[in-house]
Amino acid sequence: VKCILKKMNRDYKTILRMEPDVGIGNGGLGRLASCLMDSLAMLQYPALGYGMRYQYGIFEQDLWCGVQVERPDNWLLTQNPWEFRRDCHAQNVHFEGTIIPKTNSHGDEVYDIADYDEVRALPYDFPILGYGANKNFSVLTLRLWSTKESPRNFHLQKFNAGQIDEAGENTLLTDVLYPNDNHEIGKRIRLKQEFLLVSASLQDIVQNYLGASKDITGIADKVRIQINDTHPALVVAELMRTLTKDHEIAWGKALEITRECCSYTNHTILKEALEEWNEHRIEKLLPSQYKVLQRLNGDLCQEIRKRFPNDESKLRRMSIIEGGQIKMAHLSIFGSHRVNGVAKLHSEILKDSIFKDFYEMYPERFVNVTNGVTQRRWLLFANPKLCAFLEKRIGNGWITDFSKIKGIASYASDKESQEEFLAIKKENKQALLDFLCKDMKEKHWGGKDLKAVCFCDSDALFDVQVKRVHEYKRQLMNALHVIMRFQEIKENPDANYVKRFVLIGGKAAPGYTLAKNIIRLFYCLGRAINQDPIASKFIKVHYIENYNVSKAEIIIPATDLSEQISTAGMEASGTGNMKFAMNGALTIGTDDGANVEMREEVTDKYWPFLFGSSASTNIKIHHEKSYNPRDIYDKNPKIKKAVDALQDRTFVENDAEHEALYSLYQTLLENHGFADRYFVLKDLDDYYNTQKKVDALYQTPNKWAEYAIQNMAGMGNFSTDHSITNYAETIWNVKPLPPSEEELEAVRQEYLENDRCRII
Ligand code: 8GP
Repeated sequence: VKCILKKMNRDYKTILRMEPDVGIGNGGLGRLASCLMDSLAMLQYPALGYGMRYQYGIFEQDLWCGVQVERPDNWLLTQNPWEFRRDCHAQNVHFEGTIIPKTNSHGDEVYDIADYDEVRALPYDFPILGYGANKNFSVLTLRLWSTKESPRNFHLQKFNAGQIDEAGENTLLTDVLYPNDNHEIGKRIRLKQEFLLVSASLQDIVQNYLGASKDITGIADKVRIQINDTHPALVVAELMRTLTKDHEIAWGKALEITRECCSYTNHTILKEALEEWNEHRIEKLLPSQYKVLQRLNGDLCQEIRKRFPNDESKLRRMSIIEGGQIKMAHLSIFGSHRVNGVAKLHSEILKDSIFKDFYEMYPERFVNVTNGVTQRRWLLFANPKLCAFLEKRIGNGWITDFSKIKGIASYASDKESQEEFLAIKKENKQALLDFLCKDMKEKHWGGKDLKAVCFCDSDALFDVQVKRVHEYKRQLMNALHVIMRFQEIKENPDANYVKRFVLIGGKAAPGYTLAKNIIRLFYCLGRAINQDPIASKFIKVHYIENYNVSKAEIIIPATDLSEQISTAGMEASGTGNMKFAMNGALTIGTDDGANVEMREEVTDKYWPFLFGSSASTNIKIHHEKSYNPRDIYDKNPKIKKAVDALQDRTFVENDAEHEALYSLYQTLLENHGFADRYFVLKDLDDYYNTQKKVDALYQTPNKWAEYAIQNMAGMGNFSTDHSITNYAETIWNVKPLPPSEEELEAVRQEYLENDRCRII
């Protein structure tokens, strides 16, 4: 294909880039799932992924003078050749209705349901090709449900009666992805989406199983369901309902089977992200599942009473249903045989704090599986020049066995390798600048923003923070460091500074005003700094609009310094951190999430930019309520000056901007007992000093290259291949199962029948 395109004077990569991103997730959680699918396929595990075919995925971000404006992501506008609608696998999902109690053959109360609302879910299959040089590769399916195309989902009678919103509710059910990252809002349609995913997928799983075996009681020998955060947690209740009612299995046995099948991955400890549903909402929408939830809660309470008699407060803390709310994490833990966090530190925090009571009761359930990323997308595809560098030295084995990347360590102190590495980095930086220039020209026809990008040069240190915007990720701390640097240059313009290009990118949830104000702050900083004749010689600031996977593939290979600066204890793992390091960036970071394990692998010697207070200290201070950011502000003049710039109109041009920046000032200092919740000022001084160390090392390029190569070499454990092997061994107890020639041929034929590209 590459050859033919070349003859036609077309560029293969440019054409690939025309394809829109599949933006059916918000941030790290969804992107991880994608990497896990790639590894499952490459390693030839018999797996299937389920999700939703949102008509509109994560919104596109426009910045209008620094203000985030959301546009719908119309990724299905032109035909999508990679999906295949499989009507024969459609499922019906039932909502609402009246319950009619009866008993199963074991005397358990089960429920028929009358007058329900039926929604038809149609699956669209996406083939996930496992990487393989030989013919014997694997193809897995990502099955995404949609309610859009089924005419029966539209309630014509309601429409004719003037109830227009209700008429279209089910047709529109899978239309839009809720755009919150690490934040739940408890909306009814969201609950409907979640149950649609659960019910349709579970029916699919059970049908699949019964197609091969007649005995439903053996399902736990063949099926594993990984509850990927609590969004599909209702699967516990629905599997119990199916087993006890449809298959006449006794309640106790059903619970055993459910637990053996299910396990749960937690991806965050943030309170506002832990899902809870209003009891009445569930009762109305899912009446028979609600009955199951009540009984599960009863079972759990009984168990707690037996183990910890007379501990009513423990009972309240651990209940699935409490205070009119249903706690999805508690349901997931109770219905699973394993619960895992996504990095060592995170898994420990689960045991010590948010799930402490459950850990005391079920210690054997709690394990850790550290996240990874797929080196096939994030190195092989995204960074061909660095791959050639690797191939010359250590061959290609790392593509399917990433532990081999450690071989590159022996070249870290080799001068020729260092220079080649630096040359590649420079080319990637130039490619990023070219891309940003083009991107901005197309959007802003060479407005004043453009100058900043086009006149930056590839010798500058590229300092990058790209991720969803959230207070705990502390983009605000990054901004304050930029301000400190700017003020320093202004005070002492004749000193020599390392040239920096500070790039930030990421979307804010549409309703998250504070996060939007942080974006606006960067815009204001860029406008002032990039036009300042003195400061702009040494520092430029640019907010990358609409950060997404495609942009990440260009940005990450061009990065020198990766900013992983979350408040220690708050970022469950992070996965961007791994992508940067395997592309030869050094990390400036706190000891948070997977940073800790990355540092251990790379060793402290080559991880020189660790800073900030530890997770345990942060947790302690949080509990003691002893933190007072104003002390720091009062005692440290440099910090005071930077923070004051948020309120003294240094960077703003109008009242709206002033208001936005002032609100950030207030969160740092004035928020009635909650000032600076994420300890920005606490870590700022250390961060600032560590940034000085960054400058120093960057001035000796060969040494920098040596460190960067050592960082790449330390990334062997951070492939999702490694994570999947851990899931398979410690949680699922399954082995790879390469497809037979006949199976592959059958899949090939099935796809060919639907192929709209006419590939023969
Ligand atoms: C994210 C974590 O924030 C990130 O550290 C981690 O790398 C990633 O999951 C993959 O494990 N968590 C979420 O996005 C998250 O918990 N979101 C849902 C609760 C809404």
